[in-house]
Amino acid sequence: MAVYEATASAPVNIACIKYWGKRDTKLILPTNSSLSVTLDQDHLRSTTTSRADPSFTEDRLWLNGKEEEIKEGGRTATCIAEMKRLRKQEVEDKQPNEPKVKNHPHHAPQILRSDHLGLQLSTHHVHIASFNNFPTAAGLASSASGFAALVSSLAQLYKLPVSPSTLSLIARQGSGSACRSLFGGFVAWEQGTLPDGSDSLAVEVAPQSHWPDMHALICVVSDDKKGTSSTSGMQRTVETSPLLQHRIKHVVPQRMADISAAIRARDFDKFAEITMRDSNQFHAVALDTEPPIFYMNDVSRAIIALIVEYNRVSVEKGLGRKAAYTYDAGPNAVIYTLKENVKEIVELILKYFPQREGAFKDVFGLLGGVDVAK
Ligand code: 2P0
Repeated sequence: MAVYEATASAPVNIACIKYWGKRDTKLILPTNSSLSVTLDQDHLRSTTTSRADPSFTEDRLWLNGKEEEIKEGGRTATCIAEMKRLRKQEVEDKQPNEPKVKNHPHHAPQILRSDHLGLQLSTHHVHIASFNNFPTAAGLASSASGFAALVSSLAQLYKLPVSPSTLSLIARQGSGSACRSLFGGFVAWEQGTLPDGSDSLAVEVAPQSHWPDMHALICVVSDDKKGTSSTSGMQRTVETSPLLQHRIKHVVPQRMADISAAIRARDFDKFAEITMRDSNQFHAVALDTEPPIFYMNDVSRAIIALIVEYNRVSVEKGLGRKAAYTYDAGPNAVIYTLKENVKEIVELILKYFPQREGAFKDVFGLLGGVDVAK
């Protein structure tokens, strides 16, 4: 008997311009555009297998070996339903003569199925198993790689010839930042303006090959589960922070344009300046939320001080900034730097935080996007 199964994996992405705030919580439409780098590293990935079978009686999901409920109308259910809808549409689109059949009852019968399972496959229930090879909910964006891998595995299962941007529209409804993990390299999530969200999607700014020397170091300060989830934290920010309104209108649009230009020009100094400023402002709007949200801790702030000093010396020598820190909804630092500085920075961090040796991961080569296991 044929088995309908596909596996795909997707890496984590780390934002330089942060997504924080939704204008539509159901469709997951953001209050500002964002931009990230997709990490290409075996250590930070979700790998997901989807299987469709006529004997399955319901859709089911396992995360790291533990079954999770698929809540009706929830994010996972929405992504699965959207992928089934695309499959149905794809099969129907392959039947260009179908309307003729309907309009002309005497017309010869048409072959209505592109493969023997055709529409049927989209009506089967699916079982989905996903594994992360890194701590979940520790500010390392597991939902981003998770939903990107889920949507990619279903696209593969349903043999959908769709672009990563189209898939990003669906991954976005699983978790906003997931839409950016459909591409490797440098990726923008354009916020869009349409109420149905059809223009709120991920686009490639530049592939990894454009700037292969760009590296990211992940300093795992803590892999505890974070205190305030991104989803609830950002909504509280939308409801209470006047600074967020300023950020949305007057800061992010210019930064998106400037950082895209810096990436195209491989201008690390500018890239670093914007990345650090945007991390700072994201944490400022978290602090401006009522009640305030703190994601960084004393170690996070000490790493900032170290990078600031490192850059000061470099700028003084006329070399420009050589490193950029950025922090998400947790205390862990991500440091972007060029390949030539990786060794120096690792040594510096280990000198000042020797107790953290072993908790410090080096993430090489930011290629990535989704690669599909055969
Ligand atoms: C980002 N973060 O741009 C920002 C920076 C955290 C800080 O995207 O509610 O987990 O699932 O859409 O995608 C975290 O938000 O939130 C996030 P939902 P998500 O990477």
